[in-house]
Amino acid sequence: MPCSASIILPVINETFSLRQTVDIIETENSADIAEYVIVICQKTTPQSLAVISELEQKYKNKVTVLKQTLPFLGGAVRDAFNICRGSHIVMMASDLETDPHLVREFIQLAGANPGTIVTATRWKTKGGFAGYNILKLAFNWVFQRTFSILYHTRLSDMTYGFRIFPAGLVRSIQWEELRHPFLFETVIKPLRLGTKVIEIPTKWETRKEGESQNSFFRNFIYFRTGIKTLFYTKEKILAKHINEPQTSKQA
Ligand SMILES: Nc1nc2c(ncn2[C@@H]2O[C@H](COP(=O)(O)OP(=O)(O)O)[C@@H](O)[C@H]2O)c(=O)[nH]1
Ligand SMILES: [Mg+2]
Repeated sequence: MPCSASIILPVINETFSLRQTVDIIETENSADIAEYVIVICQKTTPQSLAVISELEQKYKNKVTVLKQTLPFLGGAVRDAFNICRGSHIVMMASDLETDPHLVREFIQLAGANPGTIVTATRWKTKGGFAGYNILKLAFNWVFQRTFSILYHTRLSDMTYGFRIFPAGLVRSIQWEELRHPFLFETVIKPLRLGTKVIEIPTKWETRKEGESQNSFFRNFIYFRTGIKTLFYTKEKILAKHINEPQTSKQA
């Protein structure tokens, strides 16, 4: 099945990392990419905005710049979900902590496996972490093991926000989280609906510019998201109305 992917790129303080992300994806997948939805907010730096203008010039109407209305990272991605026009949606970062070279494999696997989510894992052989805080790493491992048992899944990395979704699935779900736990919500709700999820390994490397918008103590909120969703009915997970993509909501 052919795949036309919408790539969501939230941006706060990335410059060369954003440029490299788009250039690599475009070089390796041009024909399969419907659009790049770059999501900005008041915190997006002037340096990042300059790179975004450059990308708009270079890739013309393949780039849409969306000014988010909902707050934080989850809000940025949720706003983008509503305007994506592709058959599939790629959720990733623009700080190179999500390897743009992996998008090729995402698209190929998504095309070959209709209705499934393809997601990246840092916890399987050939994956890994470079420059990840040791305390965060231990916490992450315990968290992954706990929730793979609770959700009866073999998935090894449910909190890493690097995945490709069928667009229809994304629009059929009632999303709730606004901050980073949204990344976790995007896999546990589909799992509860019975969606198949395929994992592929990737090496994670810490960003070379800017800093994260997440704080260590906020990581504990992920537990609440995971436990709460475990007890939801399918009806509660599904959106009341399925929104079709809106048009021309450009910044
Ligand atoms: N537009 C927008 N982008 C965000 C926001 N928070 C994070 N990002 C971007 O989303 C990506 C992932 O966020 P990051 O803070 O690096 O999270 P971490 O890697 O999980 O620590 C980065 O490219 C950020 O610049 C936000 O509130 N709005
Ligand atoms: Mg990051």
